[in-house]
Amino acid sequence: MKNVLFAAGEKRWALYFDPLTKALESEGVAAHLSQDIPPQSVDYIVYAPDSSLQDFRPYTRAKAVLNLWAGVEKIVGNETLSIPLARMVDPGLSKGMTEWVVGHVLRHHLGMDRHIVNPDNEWRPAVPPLAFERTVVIFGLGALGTACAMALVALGFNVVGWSRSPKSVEGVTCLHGEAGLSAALAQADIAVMLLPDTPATTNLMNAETLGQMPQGAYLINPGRGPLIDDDALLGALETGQIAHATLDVFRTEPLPRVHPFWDHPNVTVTPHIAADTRPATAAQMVARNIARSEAGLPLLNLVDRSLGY
Ligand code: NDP
Ligand code: OXD
Repeated sequence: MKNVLFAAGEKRWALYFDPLTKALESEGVAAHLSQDIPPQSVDYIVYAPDSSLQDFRPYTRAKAVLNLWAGVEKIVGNETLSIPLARMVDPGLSKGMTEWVVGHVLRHHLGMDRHIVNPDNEWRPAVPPLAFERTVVIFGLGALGTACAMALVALGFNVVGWSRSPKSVEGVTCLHGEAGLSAALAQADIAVMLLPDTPATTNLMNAETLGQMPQGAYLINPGRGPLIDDDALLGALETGQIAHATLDVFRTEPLPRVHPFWDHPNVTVTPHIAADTRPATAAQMVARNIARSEAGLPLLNLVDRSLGY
């Protein structure tokens, strides 16, 4: 019997208990799943970064931490954690992110605001370009960036992806590393940020890089707040270098009520809802990883602590 500690909060416990119990059963793992297990008896920890568990040292027998979030920036630097950490890759999360990104890309591509907000009853015909005439650059070609890129390719957009290491995604022009960054920025009529928050990605969008994007570009950030230098973005919005920013994530969440993004006419704020893990599918991913670990196989979606994601 494996003791699986659920350290992810009361609200999630209610959502995850049934799906996780079923998923563990169907993976053939005999498990005792609970929110309350003596630390020295715990075999696996299902985790959310807002959990009260922050000191992993007493969990001497634990074999892995299975994060329910895709982003691991709140746990990856925890020095008390010395066992493997897996991040969440969940088909439900990927679908949610794809729908959110496609929706916001289409909003800007089609210029929907012009017709939705038209207080003067002005007849203003403006025909948008076709998708193949618009380049969308996805910064981050991981589980989520790739799913979004493929959906945008299917709609006919010219899609460019940028990652740390070389990638190959059908229909997508793949660029990588420092050498590929300027070319990616220069083409980004619409930029979608799906990078993790690491020391290497902090302020990737700053005055200089925003200035390398086409005049009047759109910026969509469902990745993490620190990817963007807020002041530089406000400056770029002021000059029209960036026409509009749609932001789901922020350095401080909830976004403080006094933050200038709230009232800016060319900023859309959404409250970190771009995508969420879906218990039915996320539970299967967690159970599969526990089963793999028990079978002596490497964990899927293992975090590289030295890279921070
Ligand atoms: P992955 O780890 O699968 O992908 C990350 C991508 O970023 C990879 O392509 C990686 O490159 C690239 N990358 C990392 N560091 C660099 C760098 N220094 N330079 C260039 N590229 C880099 O993550 P996911 O796709 O699963 O998730 C992405 C992020 O989305 C999460 O970290 C999280 O912050 C955010 N998120 C937001 C949600 C929301 O609701 N707003 C919901 C879920 C996630 P390589 O392929 O070479 O490794
Ligand atoms: C995540 C998120 O990282 O919801 O999963 O942002």
